[in-house]
Order: sequence, then C-alpha cells, then structure tokens
Amino acid sequence: LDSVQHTSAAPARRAAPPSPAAEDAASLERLRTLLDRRRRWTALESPFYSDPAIFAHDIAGIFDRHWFFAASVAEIPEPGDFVTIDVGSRSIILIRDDDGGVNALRNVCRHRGARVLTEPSGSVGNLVCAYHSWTYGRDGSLIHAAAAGADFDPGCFGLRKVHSMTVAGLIFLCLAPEPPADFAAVAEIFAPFVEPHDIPRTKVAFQQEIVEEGNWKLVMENNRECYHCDGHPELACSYFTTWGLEEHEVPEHQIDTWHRSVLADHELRERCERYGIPWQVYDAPDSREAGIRMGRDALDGDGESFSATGRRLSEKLLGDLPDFRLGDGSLHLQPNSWFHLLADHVITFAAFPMSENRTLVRTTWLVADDAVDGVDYRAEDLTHVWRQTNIQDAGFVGLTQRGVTDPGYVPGPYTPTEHQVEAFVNWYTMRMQEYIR
Ligand code: 3BY
Ligand code: FES
Repeated sequence: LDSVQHTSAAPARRAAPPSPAAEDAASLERLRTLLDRRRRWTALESPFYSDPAIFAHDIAGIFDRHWFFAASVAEIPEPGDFVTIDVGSRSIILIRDDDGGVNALRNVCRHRGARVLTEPSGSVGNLVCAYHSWTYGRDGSLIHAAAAGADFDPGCFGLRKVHSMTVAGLIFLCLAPEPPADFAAVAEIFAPFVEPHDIPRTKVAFQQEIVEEGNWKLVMENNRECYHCDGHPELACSYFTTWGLEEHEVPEHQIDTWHRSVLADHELRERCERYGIPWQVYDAPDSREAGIRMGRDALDGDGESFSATGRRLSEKLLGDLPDFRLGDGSLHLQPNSWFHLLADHVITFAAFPMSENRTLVRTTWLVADDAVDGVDYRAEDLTHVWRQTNIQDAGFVGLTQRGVTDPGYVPGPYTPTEHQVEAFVNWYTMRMQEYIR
C-alpha cells in the first residue's frame, strides 16, 4: 500500500464472549420479541444498538451466514500479499496465491489456536505462527510442525478455509459451511456494472481506517440516506445532495440543485448509452441474498469526479473507459458495503463490526495501476472529499449511538427519502428472523 491512515477514536474492544446456553435461550427469546414488534418505517429499538447479546446474534445471524464484502484484489496485488479481515471475534486471512488466486483462511493456528497474523496487511512467504512456529503455505497447508510425533499427519492440520468469491475484482467472504447459493445471481447483476472500471488493473492510492463509536447498523443506516447531506459541505460541491428525493420532497433551498441534477442525469444517460456503459438503476436492497441497489448518478460541475469543481482527480482513465464524464456509479450491497465507481477512480467502503458500539470503516481509493502519485494524481487531493465526509459521518454515527442508548430514546419515523434505510433495516430484520426460526 502506498499509504494507510489509521484513525482511532478510542481503543478497540473485544466482542462479547459467547453466552452460556441458558442465557443464550433467554436472549434469543428477547431478540424474537424485539424483531416481532419492529414496525416498518420506524427506527430500531435501543437493544439492537447496545445489547452485547444482540451483537453476538448479529454476528451469528448475519456475518456467519451471509456473503459480505472484504477487500478488493488491488489490496493484495502480489503473491504473498495479505490482508486480515476482523469481524467481531473472527479473523480471516486473505492472501494472494502464487498462481494469482485468492485464498481465504481462518486466522487461527491449528496447534493451540494462536492468532497467526496480527497485522492488518503485509506480505509473507509462509504463514508462521509466533507461538511454536507451525508454518503454513499460502494455501493454508501445514508445511512444518517441529518435533511432532511420528503418527502426526500434517495433512489434517491446514488452516481452515473460508468461502470466498471474487467478482469484478471485489472479494466477498462467507463464513457459513454452506454459503447461500443465490449470491451468484446477485453477482451477475453487479459484475457488468463494475467491470468497466477494471479493478484488477488498479492500485491502492490510499486507505483510511476509522473506528466509529457506533453499532455497525448505525454506520450502514447513515450511509443509506442523503437526508443528512447538508452535513457534508465538501461532498456537496460535486455530489447532488438531492439524492433519493422525489420532486415534491425537495426542500426550497435545494430546488436549483435538483433541477441541475435532473438535466445532468439525462445527459449522463445519453452519454452512457452512446458508449455502452451500464447506468440502469437496479433497486432490490431488501432482496433475499445480499440486497443490492445500484445506479449511475451525474456529478455537479464538470461532472467527472469528487472534487470542488467536479473535475477529474486522476489523469488516467480506468480500464478502457472512453470518457471522464461518467458520473458516479453507486453500488450498495447488504450487509456491509458501498462503492463509488468513477471514470478516474473507485472507492470501496467496508464496515466491520467490532463490538455492539464500535465499527471499523475501511475506505480504499483505487486509481489506474500506471497512475503516478504527484504526476497523474495527488493522493491528498484524490481523497480529500471522502476523508472529510467519512469523518463527518463518523460524527453522526457517534451522536446517534449516544442517543439511542439513552433511556429517553424512543424510535422515530423514517421520512420517504430514507427509503434505503428502511430497506437495510428490513433486510436485516428478515435475515435475523430466518436465523432465529
Ligand atoms: O455513499 C453513498 O452511497 C451516498 C453518499 C451520501 C449518502 N449516500 C446515499
Ligand atoms: Fe501456533 Fe502453537 S499455537 S504453533
């Protein structure tokens, strides 16, 4: 990686330990009651954001069962490059194999269980446990265990494999022994939308990590609406903050913006049609598996990128894209990710739950792999708008966490423009109902 920014609001805390069986049954009953009485278009009740037992159920019900976004192939370009992905108490190694493939392995030594890799990213020859030096190949196979007994079979003690799927350069993980099959159908929907941006031929220009002081669902809910976008002055220079509003919902002070966005969207769609670039909105954010919403939105000003004027931030087009004015390809996937796909760069966002009140948000900016920092782009400028936007969002999430854990909290109504928030919460509620069934 060229550069990594770690911003930690507070020291990380471990996930709640699994509860004893009796407590577990009681907490499941409690969860059932809360899910059953959840009303559509109304925020979730406090325990969904604050109860360590419900957090443990979220991990078991969502992250142990469904596909989630982990990283892009640009983060592990060379054989031996790895990233570790932590979700609650789970840790997964994603490592590039010698043949260019990606291996996903449990980051748990098969001897006495020590964490094998403790860095968030890096490069290794083999995977060596720091405790007694059991040594694993990049495919997870055990290649050395000193002083093991004569009847010891190393073939039985490779690092446990996790299901992974790479779609247009985006790597997804599923921790379930039998992953849900319908994700492949969702992947077929978004692959043609992402492919023109050619992620396999990008490199990481910058990565930002923020530990947000809020439950992972608050992070996702915040991302799914632009009702709060007046709080993003830098973003508002190029991003039409009337996103998601119908004409009759547009507030007075945003009428001009809304009209500009309608014209710009019309023009963008004609341009995309000419080039054969997909722009069609696909809206199924609470569908069965990895709920999805994608579409291509025009940008304000020059219409090219997330800068103060809308002008490009990297001089190198991605892949074989024909034009810089392709607006913002926006992709939302449940449960934990969103993406902005532009002609000059791609930004991936992943939310990884840490505990009931902490979430790691990892944002990665990708540019053409032959773009040179200081020549074709400046990492500082490339990342300015979304670094600011993310910090502002972390502030909103922190404020909300504090309010929803106050005994004075009563869940309030979503407005129509928060339909994607309702869709996320509804997706979550339905998946959790399946989990406790
Ligand atoms: O990141 C997104 O998807 C946008 C940006 C602002 C609000 N949200 C809908
Ligand atoms: Fe890893 Fe002993 S726990 S080698």
